Parts: sequence; structure tokens; C-alpha cells
Amino acid sequence: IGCNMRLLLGFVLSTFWLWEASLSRVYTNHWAVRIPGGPSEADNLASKYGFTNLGQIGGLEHHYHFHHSRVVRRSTFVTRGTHSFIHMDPKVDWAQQQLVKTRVKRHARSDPSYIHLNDPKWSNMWYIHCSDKNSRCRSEMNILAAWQRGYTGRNVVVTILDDGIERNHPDLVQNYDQLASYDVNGNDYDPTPRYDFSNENKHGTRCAGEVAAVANNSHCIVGIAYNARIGGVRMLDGDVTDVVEAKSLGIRPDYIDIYSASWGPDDDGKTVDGPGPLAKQAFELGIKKGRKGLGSIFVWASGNGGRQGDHCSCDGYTNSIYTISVSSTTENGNKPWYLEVCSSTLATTYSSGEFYDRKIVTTDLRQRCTEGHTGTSVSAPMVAGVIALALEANPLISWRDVQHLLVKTSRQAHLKANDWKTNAAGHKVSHLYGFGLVDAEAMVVEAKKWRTVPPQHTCTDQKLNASISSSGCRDQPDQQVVFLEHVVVRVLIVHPRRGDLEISLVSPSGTRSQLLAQRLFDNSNEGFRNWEFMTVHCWGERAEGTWTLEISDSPSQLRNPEVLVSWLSYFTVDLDGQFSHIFYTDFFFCLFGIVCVHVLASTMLLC
Ligand SMILES: *[C@@H]1O[C@H](CO)[C@@H](O)[C@H](O)[C@H]1NC(C)=O
Ligand SMILES: *[C@@H]1O[C@H](CO)[C@@H](O)[C@H](O)[C@H]1NC(C)=O
Ligand SMILES: [Ca+2]
Ligand SMILES: [Ca+2]
Ligand SMILES: [Ca+2]
Ligand SMILES: [Ca+2]
Repeated sequence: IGCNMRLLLGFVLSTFWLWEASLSRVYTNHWAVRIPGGPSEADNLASKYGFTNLGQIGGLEHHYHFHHSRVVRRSTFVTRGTHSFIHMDPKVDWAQQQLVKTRVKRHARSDPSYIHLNDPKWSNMWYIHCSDKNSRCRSEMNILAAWQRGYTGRNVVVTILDDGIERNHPDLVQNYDQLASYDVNGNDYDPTPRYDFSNENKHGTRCAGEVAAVANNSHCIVGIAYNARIGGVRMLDGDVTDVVEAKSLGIRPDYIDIYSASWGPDDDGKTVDGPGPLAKQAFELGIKKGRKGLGSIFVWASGNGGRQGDHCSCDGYTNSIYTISVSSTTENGNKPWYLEVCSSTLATTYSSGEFYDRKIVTTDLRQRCTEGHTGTSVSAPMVAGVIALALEANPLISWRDVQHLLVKTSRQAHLKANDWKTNAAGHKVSHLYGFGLVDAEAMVVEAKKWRTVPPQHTCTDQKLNASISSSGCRDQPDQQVVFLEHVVVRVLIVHPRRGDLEISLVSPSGTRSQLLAQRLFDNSNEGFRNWEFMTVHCWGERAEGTWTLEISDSPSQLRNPEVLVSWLSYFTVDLDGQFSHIFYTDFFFCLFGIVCVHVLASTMLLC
């Protein structure tokens, strides 16, 4: 019955209408009664009409709560009887039989916990959904809500750069994509892992399932982008060289949308290493030419060297502006033992923590399923899956748009860190978690309406010294920068013990990024030779003003004491940037500070 029809019926058959209206109401055996004559009068009136007086209604003077036990408890019609004469008693101002009202809990976001999928590990996927079996759940990443908006990764292609992928795994085979796969180690088109006794090469298969395991197929789990196509590039099971990396990063850039990598240099707390010349070019080619010019999306795990005091700024892959560097948090929002701190981390997902914290369930080698996937290795594929949902919502977003979306939508949520700060553009950011926990629903919603950012500008100034005044490319319109994205600081530092150095950058707006923390195990005397530190903490801030680079040196006992004597313990570099007119661009600057150890403290050679 349509609305007009119902109205018409209402006029014609008013009794029918009344009946229908009362159907939708549920009357209770409770009354609210207003009696000005005081509590004892209320008691008298209650007993006169057969009610029990349950007393004043909260703080409402003269209002009493009456209960009638002989009235049907939940009725769909107004009950008549002696009790109803209370409405006409002159001592009663007003009386109302109470109706049941529909009240819906106002969750901040929909909590569609009723979805049931027949995948046997579905109820263990605590980081995706809440269900009866899953009481301690964490639905803050809003993956279910993104699905409910209709995004499941359709037509998006993801590949896992790792030790191979079990392409015939029953939970992957349906989404497996031959064209998104290659075996760089074996030089063939079949990335099936090499099986050994220890199942050493299980990593890629585990990561693949997180992204695109098939949903509701009675097998194992449900991938975050369960309708995406998934491939694997086998490249870690052999000698990894610059060539191997460059090949892997450049496989079918027009076909593959997202490359997920959960590997990098040793997380031993003493290595400083990054992409070689070929891998660097592969990254640059990917972001320029990949996805038909929109740019390949490279997602990177920030590293597992937390226990070794490693700092992800010493990993040139996560530190690169071309990679989306992802961190991890435990189910309770605590810092996991393996977490590496640094200013280039963009966003975070749930992962494992202590032994009592839950881990991640996913597909495993030999057609199995595991509940034991851990570390930041978990987080890169999760974000790859979330980005796949966003790319389905808007396939035309660029590699930089994706980073903007993550900056905008990731949230502090309940993630604990003592360094959360709000930068001058209003973004909350931390060295542990970047902009916070990813939010899949917000990603798809924002992606859908996102207007692509203007071209990237890069302003490089090498005429810098200890007190830096930079023209900021004012005279070069195609390089001018107003609003910041990444800030890269390139340094050349000669130092007797690299692990003693701590470097921070303070933006004109006052946002402090720690570019490097001390590393206990880093005894190297190689210093930093044109190493690029990167921070995203100034994202959206204005570029112009004074940039201060602070380098502090805390000589440890491990250092040669003879060198110590003449060491410069602290210096500051001011950088002035004057930039104008262009929206959303990148700002590079370089500091060439050769600090010569064998010279006196006050002497610095700058070039
Ligand atoms: C999953 O599959 C079952 C049949 O095995 C079906 O009844 C159910 O509706 C499906 N669930 C979803 C969410 O599609
Ligand atoms: C550094 O640059 C500033 C301004 O460009 C200049 O005044 C200063 O003398 C320079 N300092 C050194 C040590 O060259
Ligand atoms: Ca092969
Ligand atoms: Ca499944
Ligand atoms: Ca590391
Ligand atoms: Ca990065």
C-alpha cells in the first residue's frame, strides 16, 4: 500500500486506519501520571484505580510512575477498564499509558556484525568483524563497512613481492592472476614457492591470503579485498640483487595496480641500506608510468627491528616517498615489540604483539590455514587490500592521491603512543603509527569523491649551510611549493659511531620529526653519505619559513674515546624556504654537512 493509497483509506475507513495505526504501537502496563496534590494523594489515587505507585519519575515533581498488574503487559490496543477512569479524575492533571519506543543504539559507525560467511576461520578474524563467537573484536578498521558499501576489490590487481605464492591454494586459486605473477628467481612464469622441510617459503602465500582470499567458499579466511585479483612475484628465494629488485618492482606496471612488499634490509639495528640505482629507477618509472600514468602503488612494511632498536629511517625502501610505509599495532593498541619508529611511516594496521595477543589468520603453504601470521609483514598486505577497495571506488586516483587519502582517513583511535601530535595542517601523527589506524570505509568514501591533487613539484636546493637560507625555487614556477607532502633531508655526515646520532627536523610551523634515533648496535664509522631521511609529519603544512635541523650526538661507551674529545655534540641548521602559489607539492632540501671528527668541535666543513 503506497502512501497516497493509505491516506485515502484513512479518510474512507477511519476505523481501519485507527486499527492499523495501533498495530505499530506497543502499549505497556505502565502509566505516567501528574498529580499536584502530593505523594499521599498519589498513593490514594493509585489504590482507587487499581494501580501501584512506583514513586516519582526521576526529578520530575508531581509526576508519578504507576503500574497496573491486571492490564495485559504488552498490548497493541488501548486497554479499557476501571483503571482507565484515572484519566478523568479531577485530582489528576494528566495521565499517559506508556508506549514502547523503538530505540536504536547509535554506534559511531554501523557495526554489521550479522554478516555470516561460511569460511571456517571467519570467526577468528577479530580485526575485521564482531560476532557472537568473537567477543574481543576490533572493528575499527571498518573493513566490513567498506564491503557493505559494495567494495570488495573487484577489477583491482595486487601482487605480492615475496618468496612465491601457492597459486593452487583452494582459498586463492579463484582470484589468482597469472598476469600479475612472475618468478624472478626461477626466471619463469610460475611463482609457486619452493617447498622444503621447514616451510621457509610460506611468507608470500600468507600475505596473499590477507589481501584476496576468496570469501564464503568454505575455506580458511576472507581476504580484505576478496574479489581482487592476486598474483605473486617470487624474488626472495635466491640472491637478492639490485637487478632482482628492479625486475620485481617493474613487472607489468600497466596491469598491476598495487605491489605489496613485506621485506627489506636487515632489521639488525646497524644497517643503513636502501634501493640501488636500478631499484630506484624502477620506483620512479613505476610512479610515473605505472597504471597508465597514475602511478604504481608500492606498499611497504616498516620493519621488524624494534627489539634491535632499529629505526625505519635507515631502510631506504620504507623511507622512500614512493612507498606507503605501514606500521603495526597490537589488538589493544599497544606498541608491538618489533615496531620500528620513524617519521616516514604513513599508516598502521592491527597485527601480532605479545604471546597473549592474538595474531592474524591467513592462508598457509600446503593448502593450509594459519592463525600465526605476525609482524609488520601482516600490515603491508592489509593496507594493500584496503587500497584495493579504494581503487575500486575510484580507479583514477594517483599514487599521491592514495597517500593523501591515507593521511586524511587514518585515525589515532585507541593506539597508544606518547608522541601523538597535531601538525599545523590539523593531522594527528606519531612516529610509531604515522597518521594512525587505517579506516577502510573512510578510504572508499573519500576515494569516491576525491579530486586528484595537482602535479608534484620538487624543489631541490643544495646551496645550504649551517644557517640555511633558501630561495625555495621562487623563481622556478614549476618547482614552487606551498603545501607540503613529503620532506626529504639528504645528509652527508662523517661520524665515528653512527649509532650515537639523533637527528630531528623542525618545520616552520613547529612540527618536529625525528629523522633518526640512536641505534645501540650501529657501530659503523661510515656515517651517512647522501642518505635521504624522509618525514610525512609536515603533510599539508606550508613550506615557507625556517626549517631547523637538529643533530645531536650522545657519545656511547662503544666509541673510541680519543675521537670523543673533539666531538661536536650538537648543532642546529636553519632552513629558510620561500615558496608560493602551487598547491600540494613536494619539498626537498638537502643538507650537506661534513662533520669532520678529527678537527675541533666548532669546525664544520660544508659544501
Ligand atoms: C555464504 O554461503 C552460504 C551458503 O553456503 C549462503 O547461505 C550465505 O548467504 C552466504 N553468505 C553471504 C554473505 O553471501
Ligand atoms: C650561510 O648562509 C647565510 C645566508 O645565506 C649566510 O649569511 C652565512 O654567512 C652562511 N654561513 C656560512 C658558514 O657559509
Ligand atoms: Ca617457478
Ligand atoms: Ca575463504
Ligand atoms: Ca628496519
Ligand atoms: Ca615510504
